[in-house]
Amino acid sequence: MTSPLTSAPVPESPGVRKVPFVDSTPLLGDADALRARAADDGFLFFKHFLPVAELFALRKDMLAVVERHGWRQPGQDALGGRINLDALNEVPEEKMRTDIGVSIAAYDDVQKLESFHRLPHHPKLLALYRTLFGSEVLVHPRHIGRMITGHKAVFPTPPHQDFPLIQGTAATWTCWFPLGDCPRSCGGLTILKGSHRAGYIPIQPSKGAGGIAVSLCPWETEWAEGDYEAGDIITFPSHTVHKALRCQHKDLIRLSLDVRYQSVNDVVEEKSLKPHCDLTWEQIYAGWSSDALKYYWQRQPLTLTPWNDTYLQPSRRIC
Ligand SMILES: O=C(O)CCC(=O)C(=O)O
Ligand SMILES: [Fe+2]
Repeated sequence: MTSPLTSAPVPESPGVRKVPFVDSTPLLGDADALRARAADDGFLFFKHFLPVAELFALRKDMLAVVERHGWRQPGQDALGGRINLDALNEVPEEKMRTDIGVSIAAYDDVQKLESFHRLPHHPKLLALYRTLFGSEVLVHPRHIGRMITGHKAVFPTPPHQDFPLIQGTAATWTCWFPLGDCPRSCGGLTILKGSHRAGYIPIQPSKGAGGIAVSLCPWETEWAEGDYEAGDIITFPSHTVHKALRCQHKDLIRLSLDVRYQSVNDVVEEKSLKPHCDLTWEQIYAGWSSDALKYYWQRQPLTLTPWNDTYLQPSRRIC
């Protein structure tokens, strides 16, 4: 893979204390130790967790979509993420998925990829969450594939909790991982350490994926961040505050997945079982070679819980 990444400095924000990620790999298999660290920090980071060959296979499939839509620079191998931002900027805002980074049509093409829906079921991921939950795992089929670009209508993901966007149980865990190296200068995910203890935090509307930002109190400054390498994952329950760093490279696309896991014994909101786009599951499944992962959640004993709009209503936070 050609790597045009440099370690361009990421601008400092005032009042931010940066702490490095701690690799939790030595705790794998020890449910009590993993839960204790997650209870302290609000997240777990694992270095080189996913096999790079499988990540790169999906990266290649997603970049092939970018290429078909005419935004990939020529003269790079199948894993190179250099794009033609001027060409992408010709896509008008109303045809964009600004929460994703590319057009609605391109994201639909990614959602149709079998490889995109298969990777979140990797046995290592299932084993991790089985250990954490002490039960069978529901993998939400609503996977999100970020294809973050410098398109003029795309903004870095603001600080938010996933809970108001996903609902169901607050013990839903997000797993975020880049599909390739993602140093801080490429706009990786960063986590507000210990923020899960605050419970639900009031929101304000904001630019960037999700469209909401939490109001932070002056002492909430300890951000865990690091340079991700291919295979690294970070995972956290849905009250943990997180945001993306701003990408410093205008001509690179940042490919990453965010996937959700929960215990089958906890409640789930119905939207989590729907595609993350306007296609139907039938349309998504049309070109797949295997039936094994089609409608798999319908074979699990799930309890649904209703959507609650009040979580998405802006309100003031008293610090
Ligand atoms: O990748 C991003 O910019 C946002 C990801 C995110 O918010 C998540 O994984 O929950
Ligand atoms: Fe999020």
